[in-house]
Amino acid sequence: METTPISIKEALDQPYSVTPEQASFFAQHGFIKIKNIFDASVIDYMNIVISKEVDRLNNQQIPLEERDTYGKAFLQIMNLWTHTTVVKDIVFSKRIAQIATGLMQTNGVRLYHDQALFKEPKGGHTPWHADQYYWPLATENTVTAWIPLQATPLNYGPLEFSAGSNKLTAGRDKQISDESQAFLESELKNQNFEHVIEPFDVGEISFHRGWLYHRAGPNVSGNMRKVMTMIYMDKDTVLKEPENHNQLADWEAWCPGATVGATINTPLNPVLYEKTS
Ligand SMILES: O=C(O)CCC(=O)C(=O)O
Repeated sequence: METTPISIKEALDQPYSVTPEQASFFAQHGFIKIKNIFDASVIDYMNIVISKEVDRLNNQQIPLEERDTYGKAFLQIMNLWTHTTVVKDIVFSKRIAQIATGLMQTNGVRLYHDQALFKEPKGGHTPWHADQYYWPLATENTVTAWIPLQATPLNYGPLEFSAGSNKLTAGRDKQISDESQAFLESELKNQNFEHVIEPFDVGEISFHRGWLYHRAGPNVSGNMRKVMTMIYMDKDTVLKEPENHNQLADWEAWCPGATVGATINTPLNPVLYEKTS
């Protein structure tokens, strides 16, 4: 069985205290990009381990040009951590979970699920959307860590954010689609939310709230845009009655056995970081 090298495990679990400035930026804008969370050796290692699993688990057979907009946006492989210990060590990184806890200003976080999002060469744009539309969670205190596995210049299609748009309720009934893209493109402009489009350095990670509108451009680089994500929820998150068929599917996939009205505490949703004092 493969094991994580000690130096990598130490880096993954190295403490990181969010500064008051970072927490306040996140509270104001609903997202933050933080540089130098890991050095290049850790990101290169993550790239090798995650790419291997994506290659193994990917079952997309349809040629890119025959897929719909969502299908063209990325290969999407979920809950990789359940397959191998080396991926589990990455997804269970105490360092990233501590940052999520600090940004959410809570006492600890649980895993909702992970997913690898690999935008293929010639892969299309990711439409504007908010993730929380999909989640049967009775809290808005959620965050996704978006971890590029290589430097991600603009031609790779890095994640873009509509700063502060988690305060906008219009469009929250829309799943990711051409319709969400068209509606939000104009609504976010009309409401004057700042559209943040920036490259990512190696070791830079973004964190965005569940209701924050975000998108990505197409990948016109000729290389795969490889990204790993972890979605965290407040550790005391309660399951709510699903409000659409996607939330029902999420309940079955990501927290099977959880009960409406009770804290989500299934084997698939471990607490990944908890403050000690
Ligand atoms: O990677 C992308 O293109 C989209 C990512 C995304 O929507 C997310 O992580 O919530």
